[in-house]
Amino acid sequence: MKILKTSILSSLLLLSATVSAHEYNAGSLTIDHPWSKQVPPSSSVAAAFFDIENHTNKNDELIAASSPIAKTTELHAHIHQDGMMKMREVPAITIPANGKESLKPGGFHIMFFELAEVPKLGETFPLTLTFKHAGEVEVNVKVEKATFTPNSNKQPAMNSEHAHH
Ligand SMILES: [Cu+2]
Repeated sequence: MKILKTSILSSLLLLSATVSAHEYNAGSLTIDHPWSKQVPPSSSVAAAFFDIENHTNKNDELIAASSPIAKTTELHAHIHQDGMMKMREVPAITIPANGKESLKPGGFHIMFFELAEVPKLGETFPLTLTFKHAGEVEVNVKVEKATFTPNSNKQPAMNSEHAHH
C-alpha cells in the first residue's frame, strides 16, 4: 500500500513538472519558471521574474541576486509616487511562511544593469539567488516575449492539456 502511494505521488510530481516548464528548489523554497522580458539588442537593462513558494513555517527573505550577464543586479520594487510608477531598490523581498511571493512586471523584480550580454529570445541565462535561510541557488532564466504571461498559479489538472499544444 505504501509503495502504491509513493508511485502515485511521484507521477503527480512528474505531471506538475511538465506543466510548469521549469522550477528550482532552494531548501524548502520552490522557484517557479524564472523568466526575463525580451529587450531590444541595444538595451543596457533587463529584468527577471518568478514565483517563490515557501514550504516552511518560517518567513524567508531573498536578500541578493547576481548574474554573469550584468555588471549590477538589484532587487527592485515598483511603487506609486506622485501619480507615477517608479522603481526602487529594496534590501530584501520577504517570502511569507507557508506562502508565496510573486516577482512580476509592475511589482517586485530582479533588475540587471550594464548588461555584458543582451539575452536573446528563447535563450536562458544563469541567475544566482541568495536567501536568508535557504541559502544560495542558481536558476536558469528563460527569455520570453514582452507579451508573455506566466502560468504561475498551479492550474487545475483539466487545464494542463493546453500546455501541450
Ligand atoms: Cu527595476
